[in-house]
Amino acid sequence: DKIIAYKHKEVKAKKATFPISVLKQSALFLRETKSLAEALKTSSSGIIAEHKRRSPSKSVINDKVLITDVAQGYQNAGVSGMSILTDTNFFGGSLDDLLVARNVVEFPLLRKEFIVDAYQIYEAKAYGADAILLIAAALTESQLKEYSAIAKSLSLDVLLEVHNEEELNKSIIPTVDMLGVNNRNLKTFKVSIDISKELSSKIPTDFVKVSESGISSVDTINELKQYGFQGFLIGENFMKTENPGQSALK
Ligand code: IGP
Repeated sequence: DKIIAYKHKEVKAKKATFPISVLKQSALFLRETKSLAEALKTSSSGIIAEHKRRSPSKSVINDKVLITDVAQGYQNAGVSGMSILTDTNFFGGSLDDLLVARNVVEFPLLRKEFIVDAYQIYEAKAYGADAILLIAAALTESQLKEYSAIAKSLSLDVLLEVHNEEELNKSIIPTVDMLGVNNRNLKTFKVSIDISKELSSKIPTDFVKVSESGISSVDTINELKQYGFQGFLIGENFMKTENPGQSALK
């Protein structure tokens, strides 16, 4: 909630300097995107590897590796796509991370951000993203509908994150491509893969199912595949090592 309040302020300031009309003029805004959902459906790996320097739950994870090395390393490892935290205050990332990664890799990039305003969706496209994250806990059902429709109109895929059945119930929206189950409780930071297992059968089959957070072994991935998951969002397990790309190979 602290994060959300901060985001509203951040967006307000940016809108004044770089209105949507300006974002729309960037070369990246006009490019063709690559579908992350398609990549998950068609690739064997299904891994979305994340770039995350720090987090509220763990403080510093890795502030030494270069974003270019991480992005190229992940791509060379053959993962399906990459998630890039663009929040600065709580996760140490930035939109420049997204932009720089876009310049060195071709695979689908997800803008990992607390989206509270449609402005951030236009911004995601202008900085090179192929997909955005929406968080059910932070948005109303009508916002989820509105924002996912805007994303689709810009050819961006939508990963909608839920943590319980109540959030899932307001998230069955046709303009959403992927439903992500966050195994981490954002209030207590407690992580349990059981959350994914419990919610899996309640997710309609027209969505690509993604399991997020706390995944650190191939065994866990194989287990989650049995529950119908095709996407696996992995951050810390790769980022805590000296060479995240190399770690994603294993
Ligand atoms: C990655 P982990 O435990 O592998 O580092 O988790 C990702 O799921 C996590 O960073 C995340 C996140 C979020 C971060 C999931 N949902 C929302 C910020 C905001």
